[in-house]
Amino acid sequence: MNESLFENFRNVSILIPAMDETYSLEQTVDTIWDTCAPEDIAEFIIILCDRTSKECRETAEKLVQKYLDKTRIYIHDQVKPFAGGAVQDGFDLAVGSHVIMMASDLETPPQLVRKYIALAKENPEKVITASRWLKGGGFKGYNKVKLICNIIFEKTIALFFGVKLSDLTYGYRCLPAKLVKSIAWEEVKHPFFLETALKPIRLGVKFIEVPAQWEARTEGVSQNSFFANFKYFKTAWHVRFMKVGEIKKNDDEG
Ligand SMILES: Nc1nc2c(ncn2[C@@H]2O[C@H](COP(=O)(O)OP(=O)(O)OP(=O)(O)O)[C@@H](O)[C@H]2O)c(=O)[nH]1
Ligand SMILES: [Mg+2]
Repeated sequence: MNESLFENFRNVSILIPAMDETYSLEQTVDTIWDTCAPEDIAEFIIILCDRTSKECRETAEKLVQKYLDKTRIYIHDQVKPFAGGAVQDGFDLAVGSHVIMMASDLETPPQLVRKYIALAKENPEKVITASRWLKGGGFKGYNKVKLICNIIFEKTIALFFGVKLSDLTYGYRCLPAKLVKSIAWEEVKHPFFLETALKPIRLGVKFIEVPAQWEARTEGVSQNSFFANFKYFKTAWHVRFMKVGEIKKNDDEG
């Protein structure tokens, strides 16, 4: 892979968007801190917006106080809109050599972060990504109709892009920070999670999939509507046929 798109592993910036999570957000940060080496964590950036609930914001503030003297941790009030915009803001702010994008609703099991870090140390040029379809992974409490749509979607898009990856829509990944900072991201809503797989694929970046057990959130609500899932096809089509030269930002854009 192009040297300008990655550096050796130094540490990882953990990007955690949150809307209405309380104990799930807390458990996310606590689990990562308890299972990872402090020197591997560059920072926790908790990304909130003006629709974030009061209880969620209070939880985030409590976490900042709890970890302030242990690690770099802060709340960022997002500038770009929606779930994708929140993560894009995190990409811009990240100071680590790598970033981990995940959720705060425990649908992205935080105990996997340790494994992501170990793999990123050995493969700093690759994207490490979770798959619910690999042996050892799975779904618990996932809507049946969504599950069938998901497998059809995953297989179609993988074929379309000529890759063997099994879970392109699951937005739980560790990526080189230089890579994410150099890409011109376009989606601000949930299709952004797919975009974070497809644009690196088109740039020739290799992926490592790790099995993950997805378990439905026990508090708060998803910000994604079922019908919005069909927009993923539009994103896939667009990214598949765009010129490789248009995937990266122009140098003068930063
Ligand atoms: N800051 C911020 N966080 C968001 C926004 N939308 C969603 N999130 C958070 O991002 C994470 C993922 O969002 P969800 O709506 O659960 O999406 P999902 O689980 O990927 O999607 P589904 O499986 O389709 O429900 C959650 O922790 C949300 O709280 C947003 O606009 N701003
Ligand atoms: Mg979710």
